[in-house]
Amino acid sequence: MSESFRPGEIRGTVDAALLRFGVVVSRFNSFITERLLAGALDALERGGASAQLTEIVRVPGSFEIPLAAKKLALARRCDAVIAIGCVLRGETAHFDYVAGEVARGVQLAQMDTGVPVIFCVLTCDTLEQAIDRAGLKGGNKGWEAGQAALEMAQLSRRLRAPAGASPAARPRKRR
Ligand code: INI
Repeated sequence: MSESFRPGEIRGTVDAALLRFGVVVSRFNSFITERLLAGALDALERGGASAQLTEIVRVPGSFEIPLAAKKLALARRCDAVIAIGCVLRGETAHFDYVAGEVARGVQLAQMDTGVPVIFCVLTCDTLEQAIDRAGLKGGNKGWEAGQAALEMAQLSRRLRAPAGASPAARPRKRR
């Protein structure tokens, strides 16, 4: 490839001005999910999101997350939705059903609506693993989800714009 061949690139930034966010949070294992929520809100705030344009929706458990996320997205109230839950493995097969369905449902919600739904559902074998990922050794997955939401909300707006309006379509300055 020659140096002069430079295709346009469309990227999302992490600047949230005027973007609307929805956060769906499961109450099950709230000791973990509240910490993930705090991490997500911190990332949104640092990215410049407005509290007035951010909505939190609480649901009983992770199994209920996809429907709430889809309804938020369908109502066109958000540029991105963050789905927060925590599924811990027990002694029965329940974990597999809940973990599998929430992952599938979240993916369906974003594919059906075209609104990014960020997957922040921990699926852990132990409470210790979950704690590590909710603000300890493994960082805070909620914060990472907030960053992903900022980027995907921006990117989605750019990808919706007509080609001529896209920054990628603008001619580059010659050096
Ligand atoms: N919901 C969770 O979010 N995490 C779990 O670990 C969990 N377990 O283990 O049962 C859980 N169950 C509740 C489920 O999400 C639904 O709320 C419930 O089945 C009602 O539909």
